[in-house]
Amino acid sequence: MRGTADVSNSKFVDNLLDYDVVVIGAGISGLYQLYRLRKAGFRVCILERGTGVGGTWYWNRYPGARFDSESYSYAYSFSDELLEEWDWSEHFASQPEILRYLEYVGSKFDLLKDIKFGSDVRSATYEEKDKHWKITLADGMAYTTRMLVTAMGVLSEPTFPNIKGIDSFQGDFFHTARWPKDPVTFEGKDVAVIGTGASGVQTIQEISKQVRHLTVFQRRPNWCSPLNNGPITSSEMKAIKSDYKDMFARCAESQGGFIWTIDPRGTFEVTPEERIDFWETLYHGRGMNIYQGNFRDVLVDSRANEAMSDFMAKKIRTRVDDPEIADLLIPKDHGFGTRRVPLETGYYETYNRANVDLIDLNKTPILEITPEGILTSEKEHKTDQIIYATGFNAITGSFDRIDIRGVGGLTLKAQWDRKLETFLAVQVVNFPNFLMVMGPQGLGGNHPRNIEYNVEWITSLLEYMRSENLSEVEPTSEAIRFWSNHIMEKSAASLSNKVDSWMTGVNHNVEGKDTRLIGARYGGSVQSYRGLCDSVAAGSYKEMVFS
Ligand code: NA7
Repeated sequence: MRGTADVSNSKFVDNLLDYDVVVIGAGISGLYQLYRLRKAGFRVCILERGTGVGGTWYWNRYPGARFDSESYSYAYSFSDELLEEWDWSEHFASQPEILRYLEYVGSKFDLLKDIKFGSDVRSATYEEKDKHWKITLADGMAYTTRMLVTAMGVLSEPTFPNIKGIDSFQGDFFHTARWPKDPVTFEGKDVAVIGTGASGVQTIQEISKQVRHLTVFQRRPNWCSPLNNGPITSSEMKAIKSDYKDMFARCAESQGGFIWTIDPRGTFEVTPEERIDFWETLYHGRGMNIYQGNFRDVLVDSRANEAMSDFMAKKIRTRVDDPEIADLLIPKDHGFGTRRVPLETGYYETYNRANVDLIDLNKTPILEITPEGILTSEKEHKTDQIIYATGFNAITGSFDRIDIRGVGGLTLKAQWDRKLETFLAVQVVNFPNFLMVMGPQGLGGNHPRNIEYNVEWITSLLEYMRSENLSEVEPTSEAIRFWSNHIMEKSAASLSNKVDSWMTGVNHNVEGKDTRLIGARYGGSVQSYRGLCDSVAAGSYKEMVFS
């Protein structure tokens, strides 16, 4: 490891600066980045807006929030001791358990002492002459650092809908991603939920059992599939622990980093009976197997995708009593898996309950929020509470809110508004000494697996700079062009790139984000992404300019 060498004379290190590295965000990415950099001997701290660790799992405390991926595959893999010590109680852990886990990680590795909570970063300016960043918080505090690493998450800036009157509502209203820490009571309450993405689905199925009446306002339905969650017995947990090594190896070999691998068969290469049998097995299996472990052509070939969508539509019709409601819940504008598939537990049966109504916003759009409820083109729906499950300014939103200025005072937002470009989703031209964990144009899929990889790669780059006496790094324009072309190539086949969703960078509630961004995320496999990143490191980072 390069970090063990005597580095006190390296030009990378400047003791007049507050830190060698400042990381923004104490979620899964930031915690591991802090752990790795500290271990490598860097002076590092995290600036975190919240009052605790957890990131996504700190903010998204809404009822029913939980993993949609198997708990054991969606946590850290870096520490055998941690893997051995931690027992998951369910195949898909709920938010309180996940937050407990991340708090445990924070204290086990003594990370809290290097995290400044309540630090709302407002600006980051690159001081070209001295090759360092100056970071300023909302409260006026400022820090200087050689390197700035963002670990801000792909989905961290919630968006409310563009509807007039939101603040005029007299009852309580919440966004799923800014849920209060104090418990919210639903008993005896009339509640409205706007939004039917993954967060809306988890919320709706959970609170429908508690509220007096629930009205769901749906613009576009999604293809939801059963989570098939269940408790993990102690013998199961023992077996999971003994399989960890192999399981993480399987994740590294799969397309998306999940425990599921795509079936090599084509949809129409099997008999109709075999096809339906396979889909029935997937439908009754756990989690994302139906999304990530389906026939190889389901997410790339329209005819295969249509057949799969028909199968799912039939399931919805079987589970929902009222055929008109069932029809409203069947997506017509996109095929199965072309937007993120929400995983559900009794979601469709929720609409068989007498206390639940579904409003089709395509027929009766919302005109405004009133002091007493929601006014559609049909009538005013009076309600005690409104829950906005209306999603995020995804991918670039967490960067847009900070005034990040690189060479020549240019803002990152202005540069990305012109064209979203990165190198390996980690670096940006004109922004030296700026690195991103899970940045735009990066892998989706199993985030913790990809986070660990990104963090290791970034740590190695910084060790290289320190040992080679380098104080500045920036990607070349050729490298950026290469990555843009590569992203286009890798995205071309996927049907999801033809559909509006947060994954293609679309959010109609945010100005300038209403057109699909081809190449907002990396469309290739985990192996192809890692292969390229590894080859850049192995070639001594020739795609970058150092000084
Ligand atoms: P999503 O998946 O972006 O879903 C947001 C939902 O909110 C979606 O149903 C939207 O309808 C709806 N929405 C947004 N704005 C409006 C307005 N103005 N009027 C009515 N409905 C609206 O966010 P989630 O939080 O559910 O999930 C994000 C990811 O987190 C998820 O994919 C997982 O990876 C974890 P639309 O579909 O745009 O018609």
